[in-house]
Amino acid sequence: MSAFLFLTPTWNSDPWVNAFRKIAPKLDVRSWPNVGNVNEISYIAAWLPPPDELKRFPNLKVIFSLGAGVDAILGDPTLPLDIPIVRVNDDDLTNRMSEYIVLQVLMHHRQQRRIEQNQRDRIWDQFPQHAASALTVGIMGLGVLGADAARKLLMMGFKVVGWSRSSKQVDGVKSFAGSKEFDAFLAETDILVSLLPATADTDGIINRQLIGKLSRKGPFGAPILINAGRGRAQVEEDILACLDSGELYAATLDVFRKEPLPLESRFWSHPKLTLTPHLAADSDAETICRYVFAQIERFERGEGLVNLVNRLQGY
Ligand code: NDP
Ligand code: OXD
Repeated sequence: MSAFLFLTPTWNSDPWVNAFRKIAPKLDVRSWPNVGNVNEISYIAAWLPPPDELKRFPNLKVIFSLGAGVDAILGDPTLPLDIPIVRVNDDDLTNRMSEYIVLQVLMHHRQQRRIEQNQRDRIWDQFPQHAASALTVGIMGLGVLGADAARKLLMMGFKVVGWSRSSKQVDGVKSFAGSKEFDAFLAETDILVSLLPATADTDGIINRQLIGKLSRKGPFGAPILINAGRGRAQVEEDILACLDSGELYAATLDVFRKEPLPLESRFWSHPKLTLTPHLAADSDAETICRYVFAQIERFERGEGLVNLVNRLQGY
């Protein structure tokens, strides 16, 4: 007997279980912690699984991450070594992330926070505007999400450059790759967007030294940071210090080293910071359940799984 388990301790699993039962009525769908007989579980769909949990299922065949990022799954020290992990690569999630990135880039570019403050203060200030083409957006992590956001920003008229481990071909986007080309990428970037996964290599990459290498030739005279990848990529004291000193003009953060963000964090009240609670790209239950079930069907037909995680790379 083959059973499917949702392992989502921080989410209400009801919408997921209901959606999956509708899509796969013949499958025995369960929800953690009511796992039943562990020997019967063949598939697990997980989001922030507790450490040591995934090792409990001796007949597990595939782990599905319910998000694009897999750092929480790979961070489990007792994760079984030989089980494939599939991550989300889905147009719905990609579109949501691109909406968020375009929204934040435009918000900074058109100085929306200044306009809102002026409205609150009843100030009629027709300050000068500049063209989108005056700004270069640099995307760190030109993967599935980064490439889509890049295309949409290009359509808005921004110049776009991208950085990843390997060189990419995205029409209209200048691609930089690896540590050798990192500084050249940063030197062209007025608005830095991070869509990097959390790995040993990206831990703390957004620090004061990096910020110091960003372009200061743009219309704001100092760079802007947007991080919607993972909080572990940022050194948070450095970002605060750079916002205080003017080394950063402004920032948007959707992700944090500790989530939920502690109440005492200075990020909550910093006047130059726009903060969102890790909601840049939500995973829609029905869409993702269809995606997962299609993969189970492929797998049971003996076809390969797609969007497999490379455990050595960590994403
Ligand atoms: P992909 O795996 O498609 O893209 C990751 C990109 O990062 C790749 O281009 C990869 O390069 C690059 N990369 C990884 N490590 C390095 C490194 N050390 N140096 C340079 N480049 C590197 O992932 P997605 O685009 O689908 O997702 C990206 C991340 O976004 C997720 O891992 C997740 O953390 C985050 N995310 C956040 C959400 C939110 O709501 N805030 C929602 C969804 C995702 P290469 O292609 O050469 O390997
Ligand atoms: C994801 C996320 O990785 O929502 O999909 O953070």
